[in-house]
Amino acid sequence: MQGPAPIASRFPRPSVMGVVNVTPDSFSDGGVNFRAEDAVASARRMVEEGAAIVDVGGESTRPGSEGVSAEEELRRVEPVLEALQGDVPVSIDTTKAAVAQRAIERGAELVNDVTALRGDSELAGVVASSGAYLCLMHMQGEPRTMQDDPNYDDVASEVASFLEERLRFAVAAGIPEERICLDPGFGFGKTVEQNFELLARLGEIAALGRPVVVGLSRKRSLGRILGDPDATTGPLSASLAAAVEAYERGAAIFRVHDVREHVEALAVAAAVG
Ligand code: HH2
Repeated sequence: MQGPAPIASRFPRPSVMGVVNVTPDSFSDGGVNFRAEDAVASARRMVEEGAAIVDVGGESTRPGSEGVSAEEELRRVEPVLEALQGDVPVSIDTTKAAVAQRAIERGAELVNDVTALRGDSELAGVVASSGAYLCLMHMQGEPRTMQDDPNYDDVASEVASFLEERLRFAVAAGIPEERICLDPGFGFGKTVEQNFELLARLGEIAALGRPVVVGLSRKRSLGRILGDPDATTGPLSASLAAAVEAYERGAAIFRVHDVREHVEALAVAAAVG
C-alpha cells in the first residue's frame, strides 16, 4: 500500500489550518463552536475560505487551564469528526492517545500534539501505526502554570534543540520523518519578548529541515505589544502581520482563526516570494 504523501507536498507553503475549538473556554473563540453543529458549520466555512485543513480540539490549553478527561474530549469532538468525515480535511488537536485513535478512525489525517509526545506514552504508537501526520510543538511547563515564570538562556536555540530531540524521538518510535512538522509553540511558556525573539529567529527552526507550523493568531503577546499589559488576545490586524513575518522566515503551515484574511495576506506574501 502506498503511504500518505510527505507532509511538505500535502501542505505546500503557505497552507492555512483553521482552528475549530469545540470547547466552552478557549482563550480565542471559547464557546463559539461548542455546539457540534456550530463547529461543523465553521469548519466547512473555513475550507470554503481556503483552509487546507481544520484543527479540531476538545480541550483548551490556554494559560491556567486544567484539562479535561478523554471521555469528555471525545464527547465534544466525535460528533464533529463524524459530520466532517469524507468531506473536510481534519487535524485533531489532542495530547491523548485514545482521542487521537478515535479521530484517526473518523478520518483525521494529522495529530497536533502540544506536548510533542511527552504526555501520553501511547500516542507515538497510535500515530506510527496509522500513517497520520504529526505536529510536534514546544512548550515550557504545562498549561496550568506555563506563564508563571518562563525562563530561557537563549529561547530560539533552546526551542530548536528541543524540537530536534523530539523529532529524533518520534522517528525512533516509528513515525517517518517526512510525516512530521514542527511548531515553536508561541505563547506556551514564553514571555512577550521571548515570543517576539522566537518569531524574529524562526529561520533557526526552519533550518531543522521540517515544515514549520505557527500558531500566532489572536495570541495575547500581539495584544500586549500594542500596549495593553493585560490583553488576553490580540487583534486580527496584528495576527496578519505576525503571519507574514513568519512566512518570510520560512513558516509553512499557519494555524489561524480568521481563515479568509490569512489566505489573502499570505497570498500577497507568497507572491513577493
Ligand atoms: N495554540 C493553541 C492550541 N493548539 N497547536 C499548535 N500546533 N500550535 C499552537 O500555537 C497552538 C496549538 C492555543 O490556541 P487556541 O486553540 O485558539 O486556544 P485554546 O488552547 O484556549 O483552545
